Amino acid sequence: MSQPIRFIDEDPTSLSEKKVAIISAPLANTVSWVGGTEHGPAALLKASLAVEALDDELLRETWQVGIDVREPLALDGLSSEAALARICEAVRRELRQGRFPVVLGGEHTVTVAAAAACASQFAGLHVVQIDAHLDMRESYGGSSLSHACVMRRLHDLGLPCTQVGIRSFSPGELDFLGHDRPGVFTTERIRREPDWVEQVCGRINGPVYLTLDVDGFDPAIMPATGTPEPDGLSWHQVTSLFRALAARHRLVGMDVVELAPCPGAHHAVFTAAKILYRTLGYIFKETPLPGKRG
Ligand SMILES: [Mn+2]
Repeated sequence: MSQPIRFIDEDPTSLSEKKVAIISAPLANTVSWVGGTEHGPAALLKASLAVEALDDELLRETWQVGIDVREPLALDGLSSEAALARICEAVRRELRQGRFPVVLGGEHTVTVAAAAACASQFAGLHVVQIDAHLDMRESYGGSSLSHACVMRRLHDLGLPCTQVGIRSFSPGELDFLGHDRPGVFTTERIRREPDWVEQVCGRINGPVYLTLDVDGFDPAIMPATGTPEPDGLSWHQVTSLFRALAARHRLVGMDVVELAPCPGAHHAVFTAAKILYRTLGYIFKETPLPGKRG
């Protein structure tokens, strides 16, 4: 490949240690409506080259923790099962080397593999999901590995989860979750309960896997996704949650999924790149950086 693939337009090759590995998983086997999520990882990485290397909130050049970008996983023509096996192995490889894995989707199904890999390494893993959708269906469109079933599959694995930004679900999903649903933070509940960030953080014991379905954001700032639901989360709400989560809990892996670049919405892919950079900044806030530059 002639052009080096990188995240943020700085050259990390001189850094002695790399703490983060970005794995592109352009899976798009079970798209329900508008497609294009297989182009998400490349678009996010490309947009990241326009994100300022100095984080404007943290006043740190987080790229200096060392962020490696792997060659995209070859998932074309694979069944969902085979694709998930490949993603799981790629994430385990990074974990074995002590790196923080970031998986870029692709459809939300990739989370099943990435969270399972993290759960095998970190006991008591809790999954925090940002999403418009519960994704708790038993099956959808004839597939139990549909993007609409991802959180149900994690439930099958016994992983506790907290779901934030929810505003779209089926009767069966509500029945499954029962009447109280303390782990479901709909956007309506978030408006009603100003201490929602505290509540989310207070539910968690143990390490955290963070899955960010970009449709959790409001479609005004994030139109580049297959099912853009109105009344979504703001930049401020998402960063408030991630800042608190990273301060209070140990994040051990994350993904950004369901980004589907569309013409005229370059702000959306930029937002996806910037939220990833900001989140890595929160996670590695206390990590010493090799040096300050002018
Ligand atoms: Mn979703």
